[in-house]
Amino acid sequence: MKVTEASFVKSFCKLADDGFRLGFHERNGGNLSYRIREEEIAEIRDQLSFDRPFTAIGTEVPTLADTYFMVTGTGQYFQNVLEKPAETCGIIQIDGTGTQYRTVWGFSTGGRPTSELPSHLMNHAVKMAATGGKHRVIYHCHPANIIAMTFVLPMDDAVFTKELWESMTECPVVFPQGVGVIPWMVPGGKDIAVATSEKMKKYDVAVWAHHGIFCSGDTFDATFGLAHTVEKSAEIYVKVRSMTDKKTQTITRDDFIELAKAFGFTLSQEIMAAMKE
Ligand code: 2HA
Ligand code: ZN
Repeated sequence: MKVTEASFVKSFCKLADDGFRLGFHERNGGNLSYRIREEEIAEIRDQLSFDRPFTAIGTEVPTLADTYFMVTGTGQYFQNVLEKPAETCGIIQIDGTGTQYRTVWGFSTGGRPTSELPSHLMNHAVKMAATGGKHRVIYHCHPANIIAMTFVLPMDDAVFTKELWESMTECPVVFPQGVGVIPWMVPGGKDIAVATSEKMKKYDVAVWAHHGIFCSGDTFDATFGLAHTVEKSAEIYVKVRSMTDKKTQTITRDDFIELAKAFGFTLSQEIMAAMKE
């Protein structure tokens, strides 16, 4: 099968295009990665080339040894992914030690994986362990309203979670564990990768102050839907704050408890306890 005909490749490119259309990816902003299933690799194996040298990842991900990822390329624009997948994206193979990777498909004009590769791979390792292998997609984007919130609210997981949950009823249903917040850091290196993966042990969303968000999920739809939901809620928060400093009414802590009962999910006890204070 041609790589571009594989269904995971089509879903990957569609997510990139959906994100671009929503304004989450100015210029070369954002990056996406997918941990490819063995059977999906088997279907395209004859299209892959294994002659390129291995390169250091910049961090260690031993549990991801010998796995394959589809990733967006550094400097590439999400705007172009749907039209030029083999140029803007690539498939990489992790070596047997989890310290190096090589490109086996794509980056056809000589590119390489996203500058956030260490963050993506460390977070794949964390979420793979935390979900028993269910999570396969890591998505980073730059939505305007959630970034705006990081100039106004304290860098506190419970405060961000409370405001996002309150801004739209669906939010506690979509991210009952809440969101983690990371103060401003230099992007692209191991430090931000480590800080993010600490948050992702608990959450499926990490907010990078003055930069964007990092989301994890089992499918492309669920992961994109999560980023979209967080940003929609942030937009409502920004609108409310633009109108007034004080809400006249809101969704209360007791309402969240009722909602969780009605929909049969468990809210983060840590966040609920922090909301009491
Ligand atoms: O430009 O978004 O965080 C790519 C990025 C880096
Ligand atoms: Zn970014």
